[in-house]
Amino acid sequence: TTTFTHEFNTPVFTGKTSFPTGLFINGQFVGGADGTTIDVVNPTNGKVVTKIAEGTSKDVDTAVVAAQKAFDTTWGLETAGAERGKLLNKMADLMEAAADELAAIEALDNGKTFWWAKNVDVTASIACIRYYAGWADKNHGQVIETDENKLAYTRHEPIGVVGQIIPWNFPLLMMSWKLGPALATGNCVVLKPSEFTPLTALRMCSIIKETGFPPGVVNVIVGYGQTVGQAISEHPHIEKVAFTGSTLVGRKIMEAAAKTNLKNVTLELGGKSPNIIFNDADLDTAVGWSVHGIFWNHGQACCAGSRIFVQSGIYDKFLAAFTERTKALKVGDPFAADSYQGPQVSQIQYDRIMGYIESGKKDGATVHTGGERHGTEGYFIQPTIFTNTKPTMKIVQEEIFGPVGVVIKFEDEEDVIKQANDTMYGLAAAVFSQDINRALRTAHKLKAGTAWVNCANTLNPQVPFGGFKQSGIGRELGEYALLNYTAVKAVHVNLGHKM
Ligand code: TXE
Repeated sequence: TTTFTHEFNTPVFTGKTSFPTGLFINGQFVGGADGTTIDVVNPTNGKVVTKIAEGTSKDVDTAVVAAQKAFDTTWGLETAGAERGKLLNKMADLMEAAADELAAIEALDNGKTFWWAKNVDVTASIACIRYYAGWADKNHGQVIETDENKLAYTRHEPIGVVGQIIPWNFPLLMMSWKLGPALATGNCVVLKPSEFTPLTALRMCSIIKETGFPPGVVNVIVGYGQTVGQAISEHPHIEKVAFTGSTLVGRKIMEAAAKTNLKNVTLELGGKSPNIIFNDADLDTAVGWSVHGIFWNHGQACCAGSRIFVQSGIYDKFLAAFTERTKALKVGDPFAADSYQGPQVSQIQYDRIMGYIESGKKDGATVHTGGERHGTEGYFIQPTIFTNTKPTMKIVQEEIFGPVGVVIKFEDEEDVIKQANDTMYGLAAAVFSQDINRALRTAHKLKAGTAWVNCANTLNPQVPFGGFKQSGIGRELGEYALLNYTAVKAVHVNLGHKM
């Protein structure tokens, strides 16, 4: 396989990266079975950065065999939890040592700024791996009282070979959310990164190798959704699949699982999260978090607060301050020290988002600020706010996944809760109020897996994350995520009953 070498000579990072660009199977970097490649594009200028090996369903088969062998011989029940935890901590140490390099690769490949990549993606990835390292020797079953002639207990056993399919908006972080709980509980993994953003995953493979995980414990197959993703979802020897991505593809994965071996499925899908600001909110707090809520990561966050409901008494003041903060966001080169927002990830996403902006204009909403391309090359879009929308408009109903928010005026609490819940999604919601009763009452009534009070888009590895309704199935992060990767076995031991 070939090697990707890149010199970064930027205002925020100077250094070099070099790693193999093959598939990572059984602890080795190899070419894809068909010998084809995928172009990796820099979203800042649309130019090809490098070519990497493309995986196929044959490569998935090879990886599953390697993973199964590792599970049966060196991992799974063969390695004590404490040892697995030690390896995860070592991996986190190596990630820490490569933190700047990982952030630079992420910024190059995804377009997010180096600053955010380093301070959120890389930092939170390391925290996540360390958090699950801690769980590796603490995942106990229960002893269950029945009667004196019986001992009954449960074991939390690893599932076996698990498939993981991740998106392009947080490539390294999603890899960490997936690997952490799967490896801590003793599973072997076949992971597919997004074809748009494979580079940090490949750099991670060299870290995984250096860490000393037995070969086959982690396998990474870069490839397209319809080929590699589909092969993972259908594979008869993959017992579980975890997916983060669009609701459309989530449905396909569940269908493929149902039609084949009924593998367990967890899904983390899209959202159209409400962000509710009551008259009694602290204006500064509400404005700052609302900006972060919708514009962080260029709006490419499944939990982005894209529907901003503002009560009539604070509406004008909020809109003025929110607009001012939005206009001040600096869009530009991810490696410039003062950039807040880089390009969208790809031409496809750029076109999609611009399509939504056009539909908003056509449907008669007001472009309060933004609404155009930024610059002349790359996939940059101005931070955009729409007002004067109607509930039926596409920009109010559908996930835009870009720097586009709609601000909607409301009158009373009951009505805003109804509007906020009027969506097929239920991933997250935020409430701003200084009245604790109102804030919690509202938080409890919103149909969402995460409810933020006086903040937005903030997560911790200890706290579960996932969706109600069509935003997903299952929870990632926290102790809850261990359930996704363990099978409970009940053991009954007879201490004297005779038949
Ligand atoms: O997602 P896909 P796309 C939403 C967001 C975005 C839209 C489309 O609204 O605008 O989805 O993005 C793999 N079997 N989110 O099309 O296709 C694919 O290769 C198995 C929300 O890029 O869902 C990639 O690895 N896998 C979201 C992964 O699915 C398949 C993050 C996600 O890509 C597959 C991303 C198939 N048939 C997009 N087809 C979030 N929840 O954060 C594709 N894939």
